[in-house]
Amino acid sequence: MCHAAHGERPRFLVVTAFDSRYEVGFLCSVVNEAYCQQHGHRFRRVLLSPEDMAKLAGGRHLAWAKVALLRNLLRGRGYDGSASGDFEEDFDYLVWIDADALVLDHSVRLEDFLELPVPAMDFIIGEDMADTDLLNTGLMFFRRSQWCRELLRRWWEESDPKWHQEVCWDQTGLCRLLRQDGFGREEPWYSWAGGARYKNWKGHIFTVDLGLLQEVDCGSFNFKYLNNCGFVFHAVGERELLLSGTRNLLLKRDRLYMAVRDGFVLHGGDASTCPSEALGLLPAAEVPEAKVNLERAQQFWRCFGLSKTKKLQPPPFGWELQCLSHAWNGRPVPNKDKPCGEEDVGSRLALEKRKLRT
Ligand SMILES: [Mn+2]
Repeated sequence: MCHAAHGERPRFLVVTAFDSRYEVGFLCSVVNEAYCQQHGHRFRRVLLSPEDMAKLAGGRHLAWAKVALLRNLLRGRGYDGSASGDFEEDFDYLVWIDADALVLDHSVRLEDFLELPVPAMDFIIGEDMADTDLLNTGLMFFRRSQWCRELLRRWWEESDPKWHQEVCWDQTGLCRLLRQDGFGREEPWYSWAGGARYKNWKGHIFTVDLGLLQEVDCGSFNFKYLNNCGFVFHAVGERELLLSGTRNLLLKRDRLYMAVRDGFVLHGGDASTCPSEALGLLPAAEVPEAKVNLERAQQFWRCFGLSKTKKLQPPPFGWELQCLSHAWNGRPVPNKDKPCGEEDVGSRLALEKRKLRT
């Protein structure tokens, strides 16, 4: 049943998946779980052994595992395609978030993205952050609809096999498939290159409109630079800049830890994880290490990430170097009872964001 039919709040199921050795997945999923708990959404962290991840990807690059998983869930099956899955609960929208992406502004509501000019939009997605692909598959909303089930079927079955192994795998596969259908022919396409900031394709594919949410458009829905993110920070690539206009390439892991530690995550709350649910799919031998990683991520989030709000004071001099010297580097987890005493370098971000909008 469509939520709109009886005026109820739409039900979201937010899902991420990663193999249990992918360290950043623990941190991102803890942040995203906190977001979901704050807003009353169901959150599922599908934690898999590397072998199960590879099985799900069906011999393709591991990035394809998410397409298989989403397809299974939209067909009402378990994540792995089994008939009696853990995901039988009812939802109106399935929201995928990558394991290297985290919700940056926890005051933005998922419902906000559904207040669309065309009702019952099926597929909500943002633009890609480089000009290689039209769309970025790090964050996607799928309505529980026949149209989405068919999209997932074609994505898996009809994508050019070239993208099974070549970059950007599932993402390029999807974009090429949609392009064959006539999607994304507008010139210019990218909002940052003068293209529309609102895109609606045949009532099914929607990229976010600036008018819906003041701080989010189809380019900033999910983005790689902290100062251009309206909703989700997606730490793409092994080495990238943290902010646009800076020069230092930073490791994925460092960018994600810095985003949390330096107060870039706004309005975040505490969250609890049910270990049996989080670790339940793992072989017994992998559970202890995964449990430690999960607890460490939670402790890091509690120590550094909670309840930050935008501050507009100028940042301390040399803040970029300070970030680098403090980069999280596998040191013991800080004691949450001890004051952290970190300067809020997020103020620089807030200032830059403000400048961009005025
Ligand atoms: Mn990603």
